[in-house]
Amino acid sequence: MTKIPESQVTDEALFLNRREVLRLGAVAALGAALAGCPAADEADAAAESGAARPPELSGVRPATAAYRVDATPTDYQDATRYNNFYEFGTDKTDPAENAHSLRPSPWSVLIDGEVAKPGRVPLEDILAAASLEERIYRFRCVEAWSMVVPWVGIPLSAVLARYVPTSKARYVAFETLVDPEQMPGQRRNVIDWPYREGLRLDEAMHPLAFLAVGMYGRALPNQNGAPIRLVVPWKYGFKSIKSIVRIHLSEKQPRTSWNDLQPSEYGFYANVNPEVDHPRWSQARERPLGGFRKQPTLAFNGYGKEVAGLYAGLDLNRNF
Ligand SMILES: Nc1nc2c(c(=O)[nH]1)N[C@H]1C(S)=C(S)[C@@H](COP(=O)(O)O)O[C@H]1N2
Ligand SMILES: [Mo]
Repeated sequence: MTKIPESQVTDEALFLNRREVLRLGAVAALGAALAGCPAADEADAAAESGAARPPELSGVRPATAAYRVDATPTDYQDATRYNNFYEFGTDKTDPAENAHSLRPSPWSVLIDGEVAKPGRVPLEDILAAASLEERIYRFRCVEAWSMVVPWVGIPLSAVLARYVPTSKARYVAFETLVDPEQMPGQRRNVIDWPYREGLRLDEAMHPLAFLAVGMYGRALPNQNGAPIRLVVPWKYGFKSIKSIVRIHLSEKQPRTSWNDLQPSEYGFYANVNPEVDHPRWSQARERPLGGFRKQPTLAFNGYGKEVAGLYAGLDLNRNF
């Protein structure tokens, strides 16, 4: 993958203050971000534009060539105002409108099941597993829209290793917060809450699997899964579960929400595959957010060189 100019990544000059903020600790900045106390000038700007942007994260390592896709990132507005987050409603604009009621701080994640060191872990401690870095990834929703996002976070593998999977661990399950008071969409039973997702342990340990706490140099907006969400760039977007409160390692394949809802349409693997159509639409092409022209969908969303080996010997037409 080749480098792209920084200017294409940061259409709103989000990184201009990087040098200024580098002296602050990344975790301290995230703490401030999660506490919802943007700087006064940012609060003023937000009031004028009618939408608050989370504070910038500091000390983020820029994406290296291996983790930086050769494509122009989607506009911030498109990535943060056209969302799937059924906990806040099922329309694309519901999450941006309703997610202000989510309180992303304080936050903790229960890590349990087949691990030697289980526990309820404050978010700050989870982030101690690695330093924050940027990953510029393609992201492909099963609904055939796509985007390119500069995420900020840490490798999932670093977090899992810290809690030491046992020899029985074969899968990793994730759960989103359940709290209808913070997540008004949970007053309806569109999903059997909590939203659940899962990976095979070897998929979860793959260096591309990422836990994001930010995007575009800033803490995650609530509608994008604050304070911590999964990003699995070679799989359909529904695998990238938001606002995670539990990581459970298991011997058996876990339940996952979309597979529960409609197993004939949404498999456990959900690897992006232009050759296996959704029963109700083609997966051959996709619409980039903010664009008009459709583009071809790539096998494994363009990450085949890295991940195809995980599926050697598996029939991906059956294990869709
Ligand atoms: N908890 C939870 N996580 C979720 C969803 C959801 O409804 N609830 N939607 C998924 C789907 S279908 C997609 S495409 C992505 C969308 O992420 P984005 O809003 O950041 O683009 O989140 C995924 N993670
Ligand atoms: Mo999706």
